[in-house]
Amino acid sequence: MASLTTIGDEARIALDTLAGRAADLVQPALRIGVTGLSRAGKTVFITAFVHNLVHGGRLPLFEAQKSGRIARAVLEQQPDDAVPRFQYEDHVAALVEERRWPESTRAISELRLVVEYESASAWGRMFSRGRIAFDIVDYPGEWLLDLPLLRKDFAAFSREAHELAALPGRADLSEAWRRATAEIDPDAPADEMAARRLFELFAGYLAACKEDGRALSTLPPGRFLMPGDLEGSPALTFAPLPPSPGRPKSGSLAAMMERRYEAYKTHVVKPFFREHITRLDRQIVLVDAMQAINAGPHAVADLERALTEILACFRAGRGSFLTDWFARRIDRILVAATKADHIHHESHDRLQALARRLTERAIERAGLSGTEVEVLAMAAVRATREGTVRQGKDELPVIIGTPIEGETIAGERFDGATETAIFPGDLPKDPGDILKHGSDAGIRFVRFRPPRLEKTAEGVKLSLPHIRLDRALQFLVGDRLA
Ligand SMILES: Nc1nc2c(ncn2[C@@H]2O[C@H](COP(=O)(O)OP(=O)(O)OP(=O)(O)O)[C@@H](O)[C@H]2O)c(=O)[nH]1
Ligand SMILES: [Mg+2]
Repeated sequence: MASLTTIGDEARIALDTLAGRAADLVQPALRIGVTGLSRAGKTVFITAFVHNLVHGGRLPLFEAQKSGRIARAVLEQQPDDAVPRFQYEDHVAALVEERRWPESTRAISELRLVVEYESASAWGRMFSRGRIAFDIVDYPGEWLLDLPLLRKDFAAFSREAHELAALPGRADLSEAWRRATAEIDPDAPADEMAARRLFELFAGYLAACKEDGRALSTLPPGRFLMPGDLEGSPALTFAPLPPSPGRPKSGSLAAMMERRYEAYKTHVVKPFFREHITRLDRQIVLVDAMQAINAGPHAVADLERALTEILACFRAGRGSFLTDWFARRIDRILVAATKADHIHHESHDRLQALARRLTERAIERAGLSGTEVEVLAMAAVRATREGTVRQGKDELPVIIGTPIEGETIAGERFDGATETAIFPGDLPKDPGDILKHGSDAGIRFVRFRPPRLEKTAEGVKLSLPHIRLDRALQFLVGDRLA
């Protein structure tokens, strides 16, 4: 023991050991849920999050990184062996090497990022270097929209589905399904082919609502669009039937549909909430507000409805449906309007204001209080730069990027290789205007390829550029690295 020179050292080593042992037993971990409707930007966000931490990206508003307190960030084995791994390396290769956006992901996945950091306080530093695991869980927002089903029996589900399908924005899309349903006799003997046909028509109508021009948000059952690994199973092969008085006859098509609907709730919806949602500490909800604005006020109203239902899932207080299940509760939720790099920075605050307006109304309707909610406009990966173009006497603010091959503006088709300056247009100043009229001016919206990464003089590739990703990280995890 000759090398122990002072009491101070000894005490410190003892403390280190203690802290180390404790950390071995229970490594502090923070579970972060990342959700949003399909194509909202979940995969890109997680990839940029991890890439920027692992490669020490430029994150001036993420305090721990800016002050150099992050010693190391590495990927480690995830705690849940039964959940698919988030294929980070593939997504990085796509973004950085091939400059294409990652493939769409259709189910849940998980990734563990372990961060070693110096505590900001002398007291914290005494207990050795801090180490925390961020368990990032990517899951489709569509699945959250199933929560209300738990409170509805098959009759109520069927009634509501019929009401919604008859609304102006949806009536034409649902026509084939409604016609087929009207012709069916619910009391006829159960028949697999009839069930499958109705399911296919109904699921086809739900998918059509999501098409680009319509951009309506999703209706349940969420797995009809995002089946995960359950595609084709009986619990996923049903459809709403016309309301009929009394209980369905045993052995009838109606009885079969009802049983499958209940199986969907028991074997699909409940386990998902119990095993995943109730274990989250933090949540980010990504919304593609830009696409909704482009599609018009219908789509914006619809986005607000979906956001309300999504946020309601995180309500943990009394009277909540999930109360019994919540071992812990989500204490911070970030709502982020993605793809802000499609507009000039002067419009970023307007996009943020619109997202805030939508969120405030959603929070109120969802009865979500006591949880810290932050809203921002963000681009996890910034595909454009800004510039100005002179037109006569005026200077027009433009964004510059490489449009994806096949994108067009005013008849001009892009080849996927040429950089182009685009005047994107402005969002209206007042978010109320967008809610009422949509963006009449029309934001010129082309999809750009991911950016080419700049290299330093030494040939090192710089990190992925972004807009306000650092703010998002600061809000989501900053306090845990203090
Ligand atoms: N310019 C820009 N485009 C983005 C950004 N994030 C996402 N996108 C675009 O949005 C598309 C969808 O992004 P993803 O991250 O795959 O979205 P997702 O929510 O994981 O989608 P699913 O896996 O299909 O549910 C991408 O292919 C890009 O075209 C961003 O930060 N900037
Ligand atoms: Mg994805």
